[in-house]
Amino acid sequence: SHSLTADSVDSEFMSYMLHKSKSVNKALDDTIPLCEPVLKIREAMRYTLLSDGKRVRPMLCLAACELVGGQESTAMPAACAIEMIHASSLIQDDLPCMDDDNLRRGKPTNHKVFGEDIAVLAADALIALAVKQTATLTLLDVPPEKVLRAILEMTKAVGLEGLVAGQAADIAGEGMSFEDDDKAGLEHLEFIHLHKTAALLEAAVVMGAIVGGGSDEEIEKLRRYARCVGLMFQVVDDVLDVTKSSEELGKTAGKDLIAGKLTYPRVMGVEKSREYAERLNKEAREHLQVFDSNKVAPLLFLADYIVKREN
Ligand code: GRG
Repeated sequence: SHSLTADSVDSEFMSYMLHKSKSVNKALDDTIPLCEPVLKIREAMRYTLLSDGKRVRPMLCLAACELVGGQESTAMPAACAIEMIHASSLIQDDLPCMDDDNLRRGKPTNHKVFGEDIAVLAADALIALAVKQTATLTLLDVPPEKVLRAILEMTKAVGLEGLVAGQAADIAGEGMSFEDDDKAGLEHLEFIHLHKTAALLEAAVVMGAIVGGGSDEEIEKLRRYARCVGLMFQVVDDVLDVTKSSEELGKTAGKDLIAGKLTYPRVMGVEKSREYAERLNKEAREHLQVFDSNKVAPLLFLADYIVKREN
């Protein structure tokens, strides 16, 4: 279901992405050897980390590094670290005490296969491994102050300024009722998505730019690009959720509208949400204008891919 085959996306870029996601998968595979001790935890970590995702965050990290003149190999540990954080968040999000989901990426969720106890430990260990992985950048001759900055960016995206804050706001908002076109609703929604989704995409891009040796100005431009892309990612996700579930139901209203979950289509309608995503894509591109136009192609394509994706 995660095949990279949107017709609308350039075929040269598709092979670029396939090539990149293969290198990422190879690198991820090497980070957790399947051996004793604690074999079961390793299996559980690998189960989610290596399952079939789009690898959008690692690809953004590698592309940002290369844009500022760094090598792919330098950004790879950071790219893997970001995917570990992502995998950890997916395991936690699916737990019975959170969204209580049985399926993820077309397979049974981590706790369904390994049990809740092992799933929680696997999620914990993935966060620790992500920090360790980023710290190993010092072994690749990345200056310690850059490694420290990268770790700072990543940990910000996990805790009170990132995933945890976003998820907590999401939980807090569950019982709230919002009118259509409600300003408070839109602000609440924006807070959730900036933290639950955009923060990690931003960290991915910024970490790539830092370890690749980007200047402060370059890093900040890329940060702005990433914020737009992160928000856009979620707007598209919400639209897909509604359009997919309405196809499944054969109705005009999707499951989120029925369930009352706060989404962009709910607050602004499907058409306006699509327009908003396009506007964010345009703004994302504008932030890249300072860079060499030949070198920005991968990041422009990635943004297009996110806006046009069908899963
Ligand atoms: C401490 C790491 C940590 C998390 C605790 C559970 C939690 C807080 C946050 C949940 C965050 C979450 C699941 C956000 C949704 C992010 C999102 C858009 C997921 C889908 O991403 P894709 O489409 O998925 O990139 P694939 O499967 O392609 O990787």
